[in-house]
Amino acid sequence: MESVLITGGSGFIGSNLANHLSKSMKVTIIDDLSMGRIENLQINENVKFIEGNICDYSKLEELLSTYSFDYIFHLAAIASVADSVEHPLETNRVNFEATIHLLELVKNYQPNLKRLVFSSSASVYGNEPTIPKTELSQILPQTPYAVDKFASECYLINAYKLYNIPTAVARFFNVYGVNQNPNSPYSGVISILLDKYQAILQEKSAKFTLFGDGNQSRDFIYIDDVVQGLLLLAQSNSAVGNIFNFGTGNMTTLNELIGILDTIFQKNLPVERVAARKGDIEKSLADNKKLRSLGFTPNYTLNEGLSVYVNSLDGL
Ligand code: UD2
Repeated sequence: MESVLITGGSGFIGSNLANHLSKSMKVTIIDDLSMGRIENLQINENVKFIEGNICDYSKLEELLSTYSFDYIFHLAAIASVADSVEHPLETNRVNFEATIHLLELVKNYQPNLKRLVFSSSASVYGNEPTIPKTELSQILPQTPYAVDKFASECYLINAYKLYNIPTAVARFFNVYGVNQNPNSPYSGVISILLDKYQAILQEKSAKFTLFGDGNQSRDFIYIDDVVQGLLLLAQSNSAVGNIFNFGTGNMTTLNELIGILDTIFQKNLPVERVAARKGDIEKSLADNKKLRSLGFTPNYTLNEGLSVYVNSLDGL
């Protein structure tokens, strides 16, 4: 049976990937449970959970020097752009320093690795207005988060060229779905919105804070489509040493998103408009041809993904 290490494996994206892979592979997860939750995981005999921070280098060295992995998905990160603006040093430690440290351990201890997949972000494109973004679009990182993700990408791609480590990079656009944690002010906007509708349905008072005019738009991709793409990056030979956009090719404004959810829930969400967040991107849209060339087909429209997500939540 093949074996896989998922850093950040009880978080939103990591747990969905782990639950898929643990049906047929040995899955080791390292996660400090800062945003992830054990309850996200479907534990079976193939799953081994290690509680630990990605910056705990002695723990990581022990792990990588003891076990041999076929695949590593490096998903542990502080996932918020806004958080990085508030705490640039801390996000740099987690989102960048830990990545190059992991690369060093892979170089030293994992000669048989088939793939190291890194989770990067569409934020690297910044606010240069040309859309859709191809992987060759201008890179204009305008937050500490985006700088760290881009710098990590460069190290990953160079690691293939310099040391023949079989790396691949996923540039996530806005991922949403089951197991997304809504409890931080920096959580993904769809998880925050659903939390508000849930409160309204339970007749609690709730108000959504909308940063900016709501005309900012995003390419929202459902988690199962992201898992499909990550498996392609792990399995396809032509993924090695390459970067791939993970988006659907469709863009939705926040105002449109709230309209769709108002219709699904048959409620008018109370919205308080405040100033736009510093470093917020205006329009984000993926050209996903490169990922499609590996066989990727998004299976969920925004409406379909939202329906599955809403149906999975308690009390809805
Ligand atoms: C998301 C990802 C980030 C990165 C990026 C790629 C999350 C948490 N972050 O950043 O990791 O991959 O996409 O482009 O998934 N907003 C509100 N009210 C709220 C929360 C958010 O108005 O309570 C706005 C926010 O200002 C932004 C939009 O909603 O304009 C999306 O915000 P987000 O935090 O979900 O995601 P983003 O695009 O900053």
